[in-house]
Amino acid sequence: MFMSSYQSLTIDSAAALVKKLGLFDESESLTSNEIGDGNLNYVFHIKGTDNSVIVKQALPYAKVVGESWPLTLERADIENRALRIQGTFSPHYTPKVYYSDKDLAITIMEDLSHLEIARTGLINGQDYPHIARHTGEFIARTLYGTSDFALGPQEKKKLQHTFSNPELCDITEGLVFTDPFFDAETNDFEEALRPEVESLWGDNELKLHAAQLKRLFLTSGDALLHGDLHTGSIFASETETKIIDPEFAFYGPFGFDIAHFTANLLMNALSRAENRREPLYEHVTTVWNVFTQEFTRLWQENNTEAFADTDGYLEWLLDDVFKQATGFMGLEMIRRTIGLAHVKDLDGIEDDTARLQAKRRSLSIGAHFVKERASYSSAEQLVAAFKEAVK
Ligand code: SR1
Ligand code: MG
Repeated sequence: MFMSSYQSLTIDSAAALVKKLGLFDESESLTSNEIGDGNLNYVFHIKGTDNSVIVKQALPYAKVVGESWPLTLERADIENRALRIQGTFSPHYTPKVYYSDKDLAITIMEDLSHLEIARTGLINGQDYPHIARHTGEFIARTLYGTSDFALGPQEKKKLQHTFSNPELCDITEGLVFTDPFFDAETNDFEEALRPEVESLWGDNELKLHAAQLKRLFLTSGDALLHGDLHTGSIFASETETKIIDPEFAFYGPFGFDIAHFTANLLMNALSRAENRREPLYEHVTTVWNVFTQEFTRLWQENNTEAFADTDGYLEWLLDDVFKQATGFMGLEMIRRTIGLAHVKDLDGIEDDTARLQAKRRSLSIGAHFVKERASYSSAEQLVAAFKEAVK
């Protein structure tokens, strides 16, 4: 149904399209560039005299691998619908959507090029003082707003039904939860790490915990997740934060998004000199504290659950989410080190000894958080354990 009128855009046809849609004047001279540096899509930046937009188009395959990995175009529709929902719960942190077309698999949205991809900025030494507060609010509002607690089970199930996203979930199930624990073809690691990797493949205790976390991902339908909330999915500046790219959106466990954000902060910390890590540690504690406060405020303000006022229920839930997230965080650290999709924070460390040390730490800290997640109940404890491991 999607392939019938699909054709991939070029810089010229993307510019022609935005004019045809009336987003720019016919007579206006436009500049159009393809700026996508992600794994999956084309991203065109189109600029007129006083206005500019982004045209994002899904490709029928994963750009990171090539045409041999076909991928559903339906993800463009998922992304467009997720952006619109996230925009209702968290408008300050979500790009505005101007237009979408299912057949062409495009979303035309607000140009955020005055901001920078947070991963790039963090690698270059930016600290983004508000990124953790904004991201904590975004996660709490979008997750709470789409949960059983806010919507009630019937409305929630109807919405959940429209976000099953099987193909993109399959990518996460494979690349995050499965492949790094086996000698899978998708894995990609430096030969010097082979002893650590083989020991990980042989670690039955770790594999058992990975299997438990995978099951949570497969079966929990707590809320509409962003689904891929790493620092490359965030545009930021000193004052602003926008969360982009929710093409992996689906109904999953509450702890998943915050885990990916914090894991990517900690991998950036691993790439920094010791005296430059503190801002990342503060982000980890801030995002958790803000998430907890905002989730609690929303819980108290609007809750359809009969047990909402039962003493201990919210506290139990938040602690459970924290423990899950600690495990998901560890898995993200492992897969970004030895799986298919790496992070520039680690791969970009030029000195071989320093890079291998950072990667070994990512693997061992990740495995520790996966196995020991039940013993953690605060972000301060996580940060203390991380600091101890990198001393
Ligand atoms: C084939 S896609 C590889 C990775 O890129 C995306 O951003 C997700 O993180 C996915 O796992
Ligand atoms: Mg992405």
